Amino acid sequence: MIILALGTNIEPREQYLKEALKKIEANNLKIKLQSSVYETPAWGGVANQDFLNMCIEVKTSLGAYELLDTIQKIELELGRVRKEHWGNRTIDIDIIAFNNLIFNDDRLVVPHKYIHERNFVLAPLAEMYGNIKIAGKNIKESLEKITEPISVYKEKL
Ligand code: A4P
Ligand code: MG
Repeated sequence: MIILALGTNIEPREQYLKEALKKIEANNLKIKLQSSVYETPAWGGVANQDFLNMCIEVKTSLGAYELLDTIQKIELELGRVRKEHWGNRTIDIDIIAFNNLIFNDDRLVVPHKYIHERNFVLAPLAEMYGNIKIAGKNIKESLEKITEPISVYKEKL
């Protein structure tokens, strides 16, 4: 199971998500499952505008690093400027999980480091899969512990 998380907090946010999904499909990635779009306040104290977030499951023959190259290319095409870590962004695409494999090097950390701290990743995952375990922990249990607000912005993009 290969899961990607998308996030954007620069307008037109919905448009950036739609464009990203189109480009994902145009790059040998088949979208198998798609969550609702959620809205949350910026997490991490750097970005200052509310985010739209969603998760998708993709099917691909690409390896994990080729997938990373592809999503970074898409981020660049959508005008992503890497200025500050955790800052505002037109689109951020992260690899949440890659077929239960573990990566831990300078380019790639999978499962993603902050899954269990982020309701904007946990809520879409719970919607898509129910209570699965990722990185050894149940996602719904982690989600219940998070107090930051989250709302469904749109059920179907
Ligand atoms: N990298 C390592 N592991 C991965 C992975 N699993 N998926 C490396 C994708 N990339 C991964 O990422 C920096 C480097 O991480 C990449 O070059 C890649 O080799 P980046 O996207 O260029 O930089 P960043 O945005 O500073 O880091 P990152 O990790 O994407 O940021 P985060 O942690 O995702 O935080 N608040 C809300 N509500 N919603 C959000 O979506 N997002 C962030 C960004 C902050 N606050 C947010 C949200
Ligand atoms: Mg990223």
